[in-house]
Amino acid sequence: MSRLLSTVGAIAIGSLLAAPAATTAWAQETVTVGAIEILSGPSAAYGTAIKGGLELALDEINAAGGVLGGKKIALIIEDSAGNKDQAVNAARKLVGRDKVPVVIGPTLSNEMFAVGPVTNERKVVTVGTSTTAKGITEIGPFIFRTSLPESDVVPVTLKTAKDKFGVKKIAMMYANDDAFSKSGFDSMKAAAEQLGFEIATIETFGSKDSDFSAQLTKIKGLNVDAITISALVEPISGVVLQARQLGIPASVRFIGGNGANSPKLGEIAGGAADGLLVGSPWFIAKKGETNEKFVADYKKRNGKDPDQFAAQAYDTMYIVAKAIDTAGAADSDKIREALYKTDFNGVMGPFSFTQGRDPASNEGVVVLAMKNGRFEILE
Ligand code: LEU
Repeated sequence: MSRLLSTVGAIAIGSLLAAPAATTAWAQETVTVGAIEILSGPSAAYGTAIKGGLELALDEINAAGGVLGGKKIALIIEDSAGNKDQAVNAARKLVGRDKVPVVIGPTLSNEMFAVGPVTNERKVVTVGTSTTAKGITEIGPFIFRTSLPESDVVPVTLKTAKDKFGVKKIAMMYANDDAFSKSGFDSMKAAAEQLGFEIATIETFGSKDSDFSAQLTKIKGLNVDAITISALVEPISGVVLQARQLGIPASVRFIGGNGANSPKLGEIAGGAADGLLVGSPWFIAKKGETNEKFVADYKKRNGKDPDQFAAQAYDTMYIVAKAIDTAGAADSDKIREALYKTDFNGVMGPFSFTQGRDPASNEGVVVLAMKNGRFEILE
């Protein structure tokens, strides 16, 4: 049995195990957790990083003896492709067929606003690791998140832009067809008003657009100090590249929200994104043994550096595993109660939940700037 279990531990990832999990002999020896992430399509970089973080933590947890006195955790990761209908179908499968007590994800707030009502109704604990829009945890009492909402991060970024770079006059851009992008813009606007910025214009676009020349040409004539942008990484990269092509100089900095906090931005936009500012609860060079080990192990396993989404997912897998242990059973109600008692110190720093099931502290937020296509922490 133990040999079989360790084999299972090594491959217990992906939908491979979905069918046998409920019926085979070792099923009693495992606790199956579900996840819904974007593993294909234009936003796959986010979900792939999350998957890498979850799997690394999972392997460590299982190697250290699993949960509930020796049960391994098996993780079934479903691909949503960033599509909310696909995400809902995945949730129905995980809840109905696989009977998971916990769902991690989905990746996007837009997806969570569709999935959350379904899992909450079925009383299945759902833990977003990257959902940053306003109102996520208000979906219901079974919906948690380990990611900081935009409203906790964006004001720090905009204040840094003002204090450090003298930004006063801005243009604002956002994707108007995505819940997170719109919510992030609302937070940016509130922060900009609070800081006394002059808002020269507000321009919108669609997440699938590739031509932003009308908006950018207008902005070019307005002599702004910076352009705020709330969107996912693919359209942000397009906007940034086109801005430079249209002659908006590098001195006009972009200021992003959570969607910009991905190495994918540098991969697509290269130097065109240099100077972009983004707030983040984590950065790769963060000192401390836990983070350094995480970065090294992630890199070894995935052949690339982790990003903020990988880090949040890594901690979340631990937080979920500990809650299962505290609950004493793979029971969603009990895990929900146990999550409230979370007191975890991971790669993101100390973590606990508020009564509203959001992260209790935003103390670790730093501002990163793009340089040569990579993020560096501002000193
Ligand atoms: N924070 C985004 C959202 O809430 C997702 C992230 C992967 C960029 O939709």
